[in-house]
Amino acid sequence: MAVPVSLLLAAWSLLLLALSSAAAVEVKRPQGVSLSNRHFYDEYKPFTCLDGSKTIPFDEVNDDYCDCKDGSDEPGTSACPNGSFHCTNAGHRPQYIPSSRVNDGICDCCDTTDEYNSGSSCENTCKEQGRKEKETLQKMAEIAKEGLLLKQQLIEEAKRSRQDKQQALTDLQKKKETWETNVESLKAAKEELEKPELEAKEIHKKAWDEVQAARKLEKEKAKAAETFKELDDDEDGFVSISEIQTHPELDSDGDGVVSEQEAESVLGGVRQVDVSSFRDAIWAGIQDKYKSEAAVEIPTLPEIPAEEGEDSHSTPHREEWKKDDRDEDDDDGGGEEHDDDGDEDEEEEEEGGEEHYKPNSYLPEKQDTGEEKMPAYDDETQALIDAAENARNEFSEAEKSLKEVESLIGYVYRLCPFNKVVQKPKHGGSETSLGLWGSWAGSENNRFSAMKYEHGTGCWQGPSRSTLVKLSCGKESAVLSTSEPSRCEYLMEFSTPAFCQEESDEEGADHDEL
Ligand code: MAN
Repeated sequence: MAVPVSLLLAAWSLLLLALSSAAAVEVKRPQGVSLSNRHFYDEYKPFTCLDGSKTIPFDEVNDDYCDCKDGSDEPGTSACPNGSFHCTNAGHRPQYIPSSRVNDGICDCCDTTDEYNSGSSCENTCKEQGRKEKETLQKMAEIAKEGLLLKQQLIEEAKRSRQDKQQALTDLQKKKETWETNVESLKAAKEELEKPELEAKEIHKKAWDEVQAARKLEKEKAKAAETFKELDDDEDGFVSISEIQTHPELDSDGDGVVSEQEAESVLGGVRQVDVSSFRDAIWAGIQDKYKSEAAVEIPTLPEIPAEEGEDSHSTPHREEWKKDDRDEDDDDGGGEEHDDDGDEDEEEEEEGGEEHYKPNSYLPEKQDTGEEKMPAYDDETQALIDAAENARNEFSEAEKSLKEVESLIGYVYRLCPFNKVVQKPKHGGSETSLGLWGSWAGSENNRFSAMKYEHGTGCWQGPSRSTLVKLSCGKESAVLSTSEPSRCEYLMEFSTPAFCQEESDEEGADHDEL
């Protein structure tokens, strides 16, 4: 029968393989000894127990009698209770098993060597186990590889996010500085614009006060002229002694009658006065006593809703009220001469133009003048106010933005009493010194109630940072609050039991420095 060459070759190589692997396992050594330990077991020399406790003739190794305490003379039998048997497990992992398991009928080593003399039929499963383990290891290695890759990615991501945060913080800090400069220059601009604003407003107010004063004067004059007409019964253009005598309220000695002398004295020592003398010299002296003949009770009218025209009357434009005044002055000038006009006409002068014919012109005077609103500002003043208002708004907007940026940055403050105060951005960044211990800084009679920390990190375009720490009595030492009332000057509230004082301590008692 012809055997194909290829088959022969395959068989031959299998045989070679078998022989070579057998040669590898068959390095001469006693049963149960590992390759690495084999030099301890030289068949030509006596055997010394591995713990050095005893030396025995080599033929007593693996003679199924335990000589060494450590069991090292019986690596291939179960004679020693504490011995261990080494299986090479070619194709898989070498292993030590307790020597009690040798030849116990149970296959422990995958290469079957532990059951060399028990008669049990073990199957060599090392290759299979080795393959499985290799597979598992490979899988684990792959997972580890992938995992490492992911870990690397995580590290990169973390680095990037850290850098991003750092960048964001740097940006915020730059923004903060920009806003700080903005706030400062807007504040200066605002203050600059508020000066002319205030001046213009004051001028406006003064002018209005003057107008009101002039109106009041005019009213008084008109009242005097009206009274004059009332007194001038014979309408001869003079108020005379007899005419005064018709007003018993002007009696000065309390007898209820105005005597001739009393009347003359009322008229300033003359027998009669014309309207201008009456107005300028007499009226002021009697107006409190004088009772008008025409005094009638003014009925209370229902409230009349303001009309557009009235609104504009109550706050006329400055030019208008200035003009109104001039008109009144003019009228008044005329009024003095045309004294004999009817009462109504005089009232018309007071009330001003068509207003007189409106129903509420009957309302008491104070409706018209006493509570009159200050007129609207003229264009120039209004422009100054608008400009200042604008600057105020810009300033407060900038301040708001600065506060927002500050709260985004967020700082942590730390106080080391008698040492230093520091500030650190919450989200990373270096510490800034807010001052080193300087001195006690409380008020004269309470010097130890505040501490001053000075000469901290220099403030950009400003002084070096400093902190005032105000102390209060508390159960534990704690920073209660930190603020920056003005740029780079910090204020800290610190409570501590060290500051607690006895109630009676106040007078004369010595205060120890904390
Ligand atoms: C940092 C902080 C702030 C301080 C500014 C001044 O941002 O120390 O408290 O106001 O610098 O530029």
